[in-house]
Amino acid sequence: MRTPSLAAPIAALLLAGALPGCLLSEEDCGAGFVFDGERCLPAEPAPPFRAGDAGLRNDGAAADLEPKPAPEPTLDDWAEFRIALIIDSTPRAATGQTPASPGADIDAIQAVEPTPRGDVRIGVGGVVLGALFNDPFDGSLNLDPAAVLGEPDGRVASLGPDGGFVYVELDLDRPLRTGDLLVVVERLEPDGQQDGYTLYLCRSPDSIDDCRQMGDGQPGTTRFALE
Ligand SMILES: [Ca+2]
Repeated sequence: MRTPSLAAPIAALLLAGALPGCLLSEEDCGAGFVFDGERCLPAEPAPPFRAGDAGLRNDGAAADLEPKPAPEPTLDDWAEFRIALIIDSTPRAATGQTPASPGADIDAIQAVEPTPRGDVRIGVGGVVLGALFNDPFDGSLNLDPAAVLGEPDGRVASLGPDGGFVYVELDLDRPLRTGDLLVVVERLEPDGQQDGYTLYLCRSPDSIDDCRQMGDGQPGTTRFALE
């Protein structure tokens, strides 16, 4: 006896499952939906979307997202210091070794920014605000304070002992800041091994009461760090 084929009923069921819309009736759409003849649609139009519906803050706190102004940049502690004061400290007795250039022989004062690729020039001595030369043997050849201005050029001012000094405003491309260096170029002499001086950095062009001591210079070139 031949078994009746089930192929046709199964195919009909599969077709019905693949096309559920064809089998829907109004009762199948569920509460709140209606059948428009082809598909189920919401019975009522959706309310307009509001920010509050999504859980967003609507309490004025949005102002918190606005960028806050950056704090005003604070001037570096060194920014107002732009005057170099060099006071000779050469022992008086030693000046007899170099009567034509007694004391420290200052060629130039440079301000530089040290970088991995070398020093970047910031400025040099620009204006002499004051000077005192001591010439114990009346034999000094270097009595022009302007010799300390500008780039090193071999011209020097020999300050002499006993408080000889030069007070120089630097001509700077930008204010000084921590990490910069002041480089004082002193002419090295065979008989001037005791030439010495103390460098100060000052704020006021009118007074030396507001200066910071940078250190003592050695014969030749000395670098002073702004710390
Ligand atoms: Ca010079």
